[in-house]
Amino acid sequence: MTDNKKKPEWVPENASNGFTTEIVKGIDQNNASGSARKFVKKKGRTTEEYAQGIRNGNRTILAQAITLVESNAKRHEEQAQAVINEILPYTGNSIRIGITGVPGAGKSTFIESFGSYLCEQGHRVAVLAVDPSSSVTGGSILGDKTRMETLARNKNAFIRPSPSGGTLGGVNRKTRETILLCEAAGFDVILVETIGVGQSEVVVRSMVDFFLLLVLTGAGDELQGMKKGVMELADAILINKADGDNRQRAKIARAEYNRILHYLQPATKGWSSKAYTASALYHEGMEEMWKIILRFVETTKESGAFTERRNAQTKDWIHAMIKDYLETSFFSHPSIKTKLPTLENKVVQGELNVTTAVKELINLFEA
Ligand SMILES: Nc1nc2c(ncn2[C@@H]2O[C@H](COP(=O)(O)OP(=O)(O)OP(=O)(O)O)[C@@H](O)[C@H]2O)c(=O)[nH]1
Ligand SMILES: [Mg+2]
Repeated sequence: MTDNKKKPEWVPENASNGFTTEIVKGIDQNNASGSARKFVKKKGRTTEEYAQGIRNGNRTILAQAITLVESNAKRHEEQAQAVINEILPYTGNSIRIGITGVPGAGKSTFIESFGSYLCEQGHRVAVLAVDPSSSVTGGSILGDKTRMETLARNKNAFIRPSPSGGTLGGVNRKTRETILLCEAAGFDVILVETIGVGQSEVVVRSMVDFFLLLVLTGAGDELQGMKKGVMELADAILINKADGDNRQRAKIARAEYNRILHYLQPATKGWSSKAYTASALYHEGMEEMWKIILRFVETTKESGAFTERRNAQTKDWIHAMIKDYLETSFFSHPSIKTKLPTLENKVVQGELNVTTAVKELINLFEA
């Protein structure tokens, strides 16, 4: 895929303090934004150091840049944006894959197995997560790092716990920007895991090329409980744990899912989503899955659907960020903060109607 490109030199995780002695190729000045490059952080790395470190495949610097992107502090945000500006010309060259499924479906086990398979094939794999519960639990993929033991130790893999706290919109931005940083660092497959609850699967669908839904057998119950919506987002359904006694049941479930998929709106134009079986635990079905994804990429690139989706995703991102920005500035506005509880109370007490209360608040905000 990116074989004809110059691959970054890999630097061991603990080699960060040797950064200045590394030979790094200069960044293309023509592609760099002049204003962005002037910004230098008072303490720590300069924007240029970040950008070059990332481009050079330095994992420590990549991890620090992601921390910068995840920070909610204003001065970090500015530098994070400057870093992204610098690396932007080197992004986009990966296959972005979203993986969803109910808790226990085997997402982490699948990523461990699939990611290891891809690394064996010479790919560089970054694993990210969008976890709506992470503000409470502190990020479940953290625990996964131990579950993804083999992959975590692979020098061609990079596992990043989910950004914790904040709104789903905030997590959305952070994950998208992290994808860009990973791409600039030479990762050519990005795996984004999310638990299929709430809106997180819609958010992940909006940032990936290929969306995989992991399910279990026991099709009857599961199909009834499963939201049709999430099936409609999937480019493939993988029935996991197709091993031991479960093999036969998995085959039956596969037929059942295929039957349903047949009636659903395709998730991607010109591609018919199908169900497959695998055993993440026993590393079965990984090669088949990868072949399907490659065929998907080939088909959609030929038809133009691939680029179309990426362009639409970028536009959606702009809109999502505007909404997120407006929401944050609204609720952190001093007058709103003071007035909101009073007005809420009045509405609850039946002294004021909702529309009037909201209008009053908007007027305050716009004043
Ligand atoms: N037999 C069998 N067990 C599996 C397979 N894949 C996963 N498991 C087991 O199922 C359990 C849940 O797997 P996880 O990979 O943690 O599932 P998950 O979807 O990441 O779960 P959450 O992170 O809680 O959402 C673990 O005990 C795994 O060992 C498989 O292919 N076959
Ligand atoms: Mg998991």
